[in-house]
Amino acid sequence: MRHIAALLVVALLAAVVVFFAISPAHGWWLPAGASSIAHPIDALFDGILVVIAAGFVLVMALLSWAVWRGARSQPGRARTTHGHLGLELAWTASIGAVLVGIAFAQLPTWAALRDPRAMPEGGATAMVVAHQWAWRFAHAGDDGKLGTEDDLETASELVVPAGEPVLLTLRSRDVIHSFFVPELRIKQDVVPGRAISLWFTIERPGTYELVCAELCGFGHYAMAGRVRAVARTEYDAWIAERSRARLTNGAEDAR
Ligand SMILES: [Cu+2]
Repeated sequence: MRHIAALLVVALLAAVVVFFAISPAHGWWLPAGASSIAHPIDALFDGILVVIAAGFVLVMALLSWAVWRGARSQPGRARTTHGHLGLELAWTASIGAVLVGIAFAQLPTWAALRDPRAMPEGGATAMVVAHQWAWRFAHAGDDGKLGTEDDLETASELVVPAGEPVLLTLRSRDVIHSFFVPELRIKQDVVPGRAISLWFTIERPGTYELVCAELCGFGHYAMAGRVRAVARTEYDAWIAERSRARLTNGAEDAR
């Protein structure tokens, strides 16, 4: 019976390893990254996954070996030990070293995403405002600055130029939300009372799904939007058209 238990642990281990190995080829994985920050984020994700996988394989192998060995010995109480200072220090220090290593390894990526001073010249800037339960956006108008007369507001859809840096400032009007665009690998809490900035470049034009990733109340499930990245000419045309519509209060569209 205990031999069967040991074999089941080995089978579980093998099943998990096989599942992870074949997942990317079957599309059971993250969607293809579409932003400048996606590559370093994916590299971190893969690196951490390898570390976790190594730990998992080691623990499961030890567990199945212990169960297998226990099955061969005489039935009765298992021999237990505790209070082995050297062993406890060793596993605490080794796990601590792994965590500290990960913390340092992710620092450059964290800084690259968040430091607006590292942002190249040009590009676009926009404000993201989260509230229960929707996303609103303010795009810098012709003057390229936010918080001025010519800002263009939209609901649910953020429009940005593809291939250029985009600086976002995120605010919340009520509770904590989370701005999550899986294909861009951007997931940032939006905290009331704070203006949080981050920047990235979307490499491929396209429409990317935006969801709220922080349980924020009754309508959380419906708090969706999209990020639309378009070529620079299309972006300029969009800004010009929206500015005209705003100045005429939509009368142009109604005719
Ligand atoms: Cu929310």
